[in-house]
Amino acid sequence: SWEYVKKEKSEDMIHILQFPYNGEPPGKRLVETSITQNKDHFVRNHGGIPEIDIGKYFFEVEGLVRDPKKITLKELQDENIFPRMETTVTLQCSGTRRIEQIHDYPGDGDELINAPWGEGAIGTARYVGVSLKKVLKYCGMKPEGKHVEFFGADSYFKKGQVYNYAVSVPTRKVKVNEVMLAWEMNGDPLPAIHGFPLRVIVMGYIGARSCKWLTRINVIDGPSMAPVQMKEYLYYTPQMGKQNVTYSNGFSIQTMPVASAIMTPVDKDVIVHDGTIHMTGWAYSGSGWPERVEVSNDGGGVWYEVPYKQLSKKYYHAWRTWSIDIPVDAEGWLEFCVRCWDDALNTQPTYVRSAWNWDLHVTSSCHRVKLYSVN
Ligand code: MTE
Ligand code: MO
Repeated sequence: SWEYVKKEKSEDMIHILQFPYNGEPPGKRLVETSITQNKDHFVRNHGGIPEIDIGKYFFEVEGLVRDPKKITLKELQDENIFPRMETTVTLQCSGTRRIEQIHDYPGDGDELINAPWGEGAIGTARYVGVSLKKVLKYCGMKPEGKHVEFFGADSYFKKGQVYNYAVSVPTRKVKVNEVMLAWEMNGDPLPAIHGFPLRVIVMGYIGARSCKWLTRINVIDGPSMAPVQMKEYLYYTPQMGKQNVTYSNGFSIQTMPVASAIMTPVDKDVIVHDGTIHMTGWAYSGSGWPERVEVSNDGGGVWYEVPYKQLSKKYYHAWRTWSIDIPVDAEGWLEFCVRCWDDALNTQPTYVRSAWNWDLHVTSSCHRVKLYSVN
């Protein structure tokens, strides 16, 4: 996969794992624009990057459908059959900010599978494709269909076994047009590293459900039995650890909660200023809209509301980037933190330990940075 990293990614990408390749962009650049450039979009892979011959490419639709079909990209792009869908969507890996959970309780989590992500395992792009609802209608989905399973062309190793990448989402998510099959990312064909020629985009769900290099769609009567669905991306209680964990004690993580992060300045920076410190960051909610962002200069006592400029509510499944000049009088080490309220008034857990979980997913607690203030 290294040749694709060199060809498709920025030179200063932060390599979280070399193989399977996992990388995130430098935080400062991530929030300079509300649309993430393809070369700066984070990459999360379980295995290698499959090479797909576009001339021979098709995907299958089978399972609980009246007319199982093989569909080529050309057919999918035929606007006489499928209306085109174009929208701006944020994808977030449920491992975003995992490094904070690792710092709290080192040595836990499912071994090396868990990449030590920072705040950059999130990205926003303009996707073009077709709503999966139309494709399933075309194939005559039966009412018994409860989940839609996706298969990628890639396979990966875990504990000495080889698995094909497979995940599923409930059909109700498909019926509200929140699942799309996308072939274009920010005006370009999907880069190989992001799933060329076709991937799934599941709006508001953890990135894991947005299957890349799509080869097969299977309509089934319950969640996928594949290991990515059944044994990964589970949310455990804080009492579960290495000694007592069983997969059935975790529930499947689907919708991403409201979360936010401070991208600049970074933890331990020394800031010389005249009474205000400039901060930038992002805010996102998988189940709603990141309505209000607040930043505190005293660890969470006093909060200042951030004036928004970026992306309108029209892009309901996208994040918002923000910046603020926060007043600061005190000198010395200060703890700054951020929290977001979404439009259902959900907000974030206070501390990392408030929501620590074995396997270290969904670090959505208030993001904190300590800065040395020189006023
Ligand atoms: N699809 C396949 N086929 N194989 C994968 O390893 N990783 C998933 C998802 N889709 C993965 C996949 C995970 S965990 C995430 S977070 C997103 O892809 C990341 O998408 P990106 O690499 O385009 O940013
Ligand atoms: Mo992920």
